[in-house]
Order: sequence, then structure tokens, then C-alpha cells
Amino acid sequence: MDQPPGTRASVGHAAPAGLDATLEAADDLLAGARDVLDANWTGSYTRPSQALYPHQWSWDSAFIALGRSWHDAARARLELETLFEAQWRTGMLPSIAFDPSAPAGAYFPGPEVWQAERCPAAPSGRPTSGITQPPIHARAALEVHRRAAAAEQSASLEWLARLYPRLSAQVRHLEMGRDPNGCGLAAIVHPWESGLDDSPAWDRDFDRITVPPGALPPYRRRDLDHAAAADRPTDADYARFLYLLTLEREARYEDAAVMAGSPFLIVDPLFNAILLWSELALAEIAGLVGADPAPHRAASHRIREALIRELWVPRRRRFSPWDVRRNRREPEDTVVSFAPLLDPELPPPIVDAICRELESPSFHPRGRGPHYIVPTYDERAADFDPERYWRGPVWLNTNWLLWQGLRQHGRERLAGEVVASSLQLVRRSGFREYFDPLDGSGHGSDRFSWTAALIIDMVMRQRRAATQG
Ligand code: 9WN
Repeated sequence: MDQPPGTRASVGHAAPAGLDATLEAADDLLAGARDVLDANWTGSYTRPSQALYPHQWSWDSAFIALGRSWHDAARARLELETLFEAQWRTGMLPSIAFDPSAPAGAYFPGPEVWQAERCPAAPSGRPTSGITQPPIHARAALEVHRRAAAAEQSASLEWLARLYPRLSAQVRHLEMGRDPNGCGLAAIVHPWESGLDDSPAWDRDFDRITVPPGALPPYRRRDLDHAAAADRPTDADYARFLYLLTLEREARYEDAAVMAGSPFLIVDPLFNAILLWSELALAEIAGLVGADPAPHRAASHRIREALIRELWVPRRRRFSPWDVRRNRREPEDTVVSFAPLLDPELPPPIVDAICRELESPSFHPRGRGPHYIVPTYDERAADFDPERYWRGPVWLNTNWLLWQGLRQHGRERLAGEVVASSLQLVRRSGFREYFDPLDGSGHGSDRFSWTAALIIDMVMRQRRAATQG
């Protein structure tokens, strides 16, 4: 991913003035970030946070490994290996691998609600959820390997070779098992699979779901013990999350049955852009471990074509999620629309359109004075909420993905602004789960692992780009 000097990234718009000094002065943030990761380390993986998320989450672990690889390659490798022990025989990587040593009831819904054992493909060794999360892992594994010191090269390559079949099975499962109608893209069957669970991107679909009376036994939300209700999903949305879970459980988590019966079936640009980016990473990994890169390159071409054919809406000049059930492209302007920047071969007119939107008053209201980027939802939308989980706040993982995409397309100035804003947020409010883009206050969990990990990665990579540039 790092651009060598002389490529499009280095000749593009320059990074903002003052960024180098901000990065130079970030040693205290790096130390604080390493401290958060160490405090959340369990011995074989890192919890997203101590109280709110006391198990192993799938895409969290990928982001965490990326950040940790700058200072502790051994733990970064173990993080991903531990996660892949929970992979299902279908190739599905579950969104949560539960920690049997966590106190019973520490997180709801726990393994007794998911009952993953109803599906014969579930692993016997570790209880898991029955759905997946965005497949960023091949990209993370490649970056972890790139960070390996000279003395560790052969251990790291062996690790990568061990992981490669599992990473390939993960993307194959999505491409074969989750393509709703041969369109070449993967569908999600639950908002939790998107990783941006409560995003307005799929409200129109999600809000239509009615929970039949008596469909859910009485339950107590544990998230509200650890986070403010105003920061978290509403009770009505939580009930819908659980209702979808029960439908998937009844279908024994078999992809075809789940897709046939789920009232929620969305093809999301962010999920699929990450899939494409990971296929490109797998092509590189295949080259390193002596496997054939061609199938991965072919898959990335297929996904690129399908993303533009199925999700690019020329009239809106935007990628939009596709509600497969009602065959409509959702109009809400959210951060998921920008993720195809992760494709290094995205056509320049589309890159321009995305960057214009990212610079518009909806996402970067320069005229309004101090503010933080990139909000997860259009700040001018009537239901924009600067505090509630995925409905407006800035998150460090979406910032990190956009920063990577922008750099790939030579948009160094905007990429630098994303880094500068991320650093300001953490300086102002600590390693919080998410941040109010209007005043920079922190929300959700505190000492949140991927915020810490991705700050490390941003600072270290930008510093290296500055010295190489
Ligand atoms: C449900 C762990 C996870 C993240 C998700 C984020 C949130 C869980 C929850 O926390 O989801 O999976 O209980 O709210 O939305 O992206 O992986 O950090």
C-alpha cells in the first residue's frame, strides 16, 4: 500500500501544511495507544474494549493486528491466528469468537443465544456468532508481513503461508455463498455483518422489519451497562437485530436458506470494496507463498465491474447500497459510498466525484469553522445524529479506510486532513470508540482497541511517507 516516490500519490496534491510537525509530536500518542492495546491483550488476542466488548471481534482483530505490527509482530500474528481458529468449515469467518473465560452474560447476545452449534460447519473448539463481518483480514495479514523485521522474515513467511488457505476460503465463501443472484457481489444478511450496524444506509429496509409479538423471549441489553443510551442503538433497532438473529438461527446459518428467508438482504459498497481490496492483497500473498495469484486478480476484476455496474448510480454520482429484496438503491448519503476508493483502478471520473462529495458541506463543512472529519453520515440530513453509533460520528476505522483509498489515488491533501483530524480527536478526547464531528467529544467505549491501533498505523506510515517522499 505504501506508495514509492514518483508514483501518483507522491505527485498528487501535497499534504496539508503543519502535518509533519503534528506527526513528529505524536510520540506520546503512540505510547498511549500501545498501552491501550497491552491493557486489552488477553494472551492470545485483543478485546475491542474491556467492558463493552469482552470477546474477540473479527474486523477489530484485523485492524488491531495492523497497528500492533509496528511494535509487536509476534502478537500481531497470534491475533489473526487465534481468530482464524474460529473459522467455519464453509470458510465463513464469524463476527464474534466468544471467550469462554469471560464472565457469563458479559455480552448480550452471547453464545447461548447464537447457538452456532446448530450448523454442522461451526467449529467445535470455540463458540462463535453465526454471521460474518467485512473481510479486511487478507489486507491486514499482508501488512503485518510487510512490517516483519529482517530477522523475522522466514517465521513471518511461514505464518503467511499457513494463513493463506484460510484467507482464500474466507473470500471464496463470500463470493460463492453470498452472491444473491449471480451479480458478482456479496450480500449481507444482518446489519451487524456490515460493521456499521446502525448506519442510516439501510434504514429504509431495516425499519420495515416488524418484530412479531412474542418472537423474542425477555432479555436485558448489556451494552447499556457500559455506554450511554444516547450513544447506542434504540431499543426498537436492538429488537430488530435480535429478531434477524433468530431467523438466521432457525435457518441453521445455512447461507442459501438464510438468504432465501432474510427480510434484510443488502449489497453494501463498503463490504464489497473491502472484498476487492483483500483479493488484491491475496494476489500479492499468493506470489509470496508460491501459490497462483491469477484467480485473485480475476476475482478483483469481477468485483470491480460489478461494483460499478450494480452500485454506481450515475444520476446521484454516488455508490449506493442495493436493497435486494425491493431491488432499489438506497439514497442516503453515508460513508459507505466512499469506500470504493480502496480500488486502485477505480476510474478517475468516479474518484473525482467521490472526492467532491467528501469535500462538500455534507462531510467537510469548511465554512462553518472548527469541525472534525469524516462524519459517517451527511451532516445536513434531517436525522444526522453526531453522537449515536454509526449515525453521524467519526470512527477511526472508516477514517483509516478512506485515508488509504485517498492515498492510493494521489489525494494527499485530503488524506493528510483525515489524519490530522483523527489525531486531533484522540488528543482532545482519548482513544474513544467514536467522536462527535461537531465538537470532538468522545462517545461509546473508552480505551477502544482499533482507535489505538489505527492511530499507530496512521502516524507510522505518514512519517515514513514523509521521509521517503
Ligand atoms: C455488534 C466491536 C464491534 C465492532 C462493530 C461495532 C460494534 C457490536 C455491538 O462493536 O458492534 O457486533 O455490540 O454493537 O458496530 O463494527 O466490530 O468493536
